[in-house]
Amino acid sequence: MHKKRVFSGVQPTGNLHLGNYLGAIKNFVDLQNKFECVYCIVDLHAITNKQDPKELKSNLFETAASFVASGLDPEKNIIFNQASVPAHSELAWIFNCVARIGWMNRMTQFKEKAGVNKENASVGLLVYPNLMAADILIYKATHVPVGEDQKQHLELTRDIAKKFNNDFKCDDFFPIVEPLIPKTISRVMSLRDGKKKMSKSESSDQSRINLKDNKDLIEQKIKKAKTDNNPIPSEIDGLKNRHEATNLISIYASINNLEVSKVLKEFGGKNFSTFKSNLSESIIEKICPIGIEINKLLKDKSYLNSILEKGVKKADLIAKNNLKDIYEIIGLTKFS
Ligand code: AQP
Repeated sequence: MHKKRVFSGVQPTGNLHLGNYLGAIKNFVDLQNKFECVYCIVDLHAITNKQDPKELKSNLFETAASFVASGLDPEKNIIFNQASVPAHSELAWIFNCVARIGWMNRMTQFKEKAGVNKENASVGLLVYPNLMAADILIYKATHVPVGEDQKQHLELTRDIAKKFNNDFKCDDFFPIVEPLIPKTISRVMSLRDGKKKMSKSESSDQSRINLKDNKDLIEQKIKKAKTDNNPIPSEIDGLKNRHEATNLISIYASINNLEVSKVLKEFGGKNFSTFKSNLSESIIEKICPIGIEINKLLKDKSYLNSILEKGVKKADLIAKNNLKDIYEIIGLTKFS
């Protein structure tokens, strides 16, 4: 039996958005009172795509501030950055030797992010899931809160843990992790295209609500958000093949902690303009205080530094101890 421990990560690749919040961070906050939680800013994942060094540095603080402003208590949780704990990369190399090439080739995120010119994608982007498995398993985490887009990577993490335990005959050494994916909205979609996920790297800022957007910007983005010409249905069946409508209704449900069916009972038969003003109000109420707090925290770099330094110390201690056991199991010798 493994001690219950939560691990999750967010890339410092820009301003966090409503998808990151509803898909992951809201869940992080709920879990902090139930489990020991390790929340990592995964900067080594970020460099699988080209990053501006100056922006990468400032995005680290931006992400740390977003965690705290969203309600993560730095005293309760381990908050740190991946590049400061070398055991992540060391275990990732070991997992490069455990995972099979065929497993990597099946990963849909690689196919999406590499685009048409796959030969030109970084090797890091291809083996990204092995580093993600290392992030989780170096802490022997048992539960991982993520958006639905990360489900396939977590299945791979389970496969790697099983193969390692089996290959090295160390039954149950690595836990078989459980994904914790939000039920109401597992994937927040773009406001401009209900078939594409809301994303930091999407070029149009109109496609997402950023945690730092102000009231006017949120109102304007929701007003312009794509919908269809039909009224809101009263039953879930009426949302079939209506991607944009489903997305907006689900965002409203998730942000207000309601079931989608309850939202449809309230708004069924009404048009989207009435619904959109309610949706804006709910988003503004939840997101604007977070944005204000992020800006406040960003002015206090020494506080953010102290959170990260403390987090690194705690994370490094757990990771180093586990890595020692892993080297022993494999038969690797580390002189110090
Ligand atoms: N649209 C989304 N809906 C639900 N959950 C989402 N997540 C991201 N986008 C959505 C969840 O947020 C956590 C952190 O994600 P990430 O920043 O590490 O990487 P990502 O999934 O690649 O997010 P982005 O915004 O699309 O970043 P870029 O554009 O830089 O690649 C994860 O738990 C993820 O599931």
